[in-house]
Amino acid sequence: MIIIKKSLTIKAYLIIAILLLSCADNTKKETQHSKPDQISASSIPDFNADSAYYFVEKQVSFGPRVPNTVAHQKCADWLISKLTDFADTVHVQQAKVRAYDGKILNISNIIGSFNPQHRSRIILCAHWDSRPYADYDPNPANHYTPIDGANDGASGVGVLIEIARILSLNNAPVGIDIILFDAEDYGKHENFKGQADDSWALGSQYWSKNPHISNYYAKYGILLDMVGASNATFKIEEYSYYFAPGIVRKVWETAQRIGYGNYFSNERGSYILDDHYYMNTIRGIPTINIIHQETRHGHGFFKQWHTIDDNMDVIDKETLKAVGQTVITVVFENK
Ligand code: AHN
Ligand code: ZN
Repeated sequence: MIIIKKSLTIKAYLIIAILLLSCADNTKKETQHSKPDQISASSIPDFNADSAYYFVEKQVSFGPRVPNTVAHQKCADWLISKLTDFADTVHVQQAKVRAYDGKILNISNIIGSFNPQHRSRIILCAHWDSRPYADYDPNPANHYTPIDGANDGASGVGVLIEIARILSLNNAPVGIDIILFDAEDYGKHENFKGQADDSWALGSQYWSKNPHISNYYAKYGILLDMVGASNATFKIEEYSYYFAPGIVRKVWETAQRIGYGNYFSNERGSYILDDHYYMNTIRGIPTINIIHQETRHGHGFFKQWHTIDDNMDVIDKETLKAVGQTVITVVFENK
């Protein structure tokens, strides 16, 4: 495990900047006669979708982020450098895990912590790897081609890197751990698939058994998966509602209140085996999954899921904004 802590000089510089900003902010509050204890809408930071889009594009630019490849390592280095810029502490959890096909994968779960001393914590997470095969591509010739995973992988991480940038400029009222899980998408190839199995979410399974801090706990977690396609529909995912109904309600109500009810539908979706399943069942942290579900496609996800067309053309800034602004609002209201 590698742990990177912010140097004192950078920290001191940040504290001075924050003090100056909060002074300016206080004067504004006085002239507006707002109650000091109440969180006004203006105290919720603005999520920048252009910035998030750029972070998605950057990940995709390395090529498919398949474990044991150069592109995967280069992307890891970039993610670590961004979280080192923005977070108070960065943990890089390196491990070897065995894939369903017997391959040993060198994986890295990358964790950026904000307010690391705070006892009350929230996890925001996504997977950063991309699938080694387009086994749902309409063309069978592509069924062993690795994918860009612009939506399936990079979108959630792009939103989280933008949230990290926001958290570096605005102190949240709670501790936050941004966890980027590896090897979520190395699950069984469609040709070998039978019943539900543990071949997916290898990074989060490892972390749930070996958290970056012993006895680590958080009051809840929010997983983002496929959060970038146009007109995405985030139906209520069933494991989320089973393990963390209160968090589902809070997040969906927040989205609807701030104007994103067209994305956050109250329709019930299906049970999806994803990183949050292991965070709930192994680690015992109530965690929800914001995931694009569409029943009209046989597989139940967005049209280009696990095809070579899951590229930047799929990504829509408005969807990134709907998800990012909702999560930022939930975090800063901290109800
Ligand atoms: C299964 O298909 C078993 N789980 C979907 C989880 C997933 C794949 N998320 C992204 N890619
Ligand atoms: Zn996938």
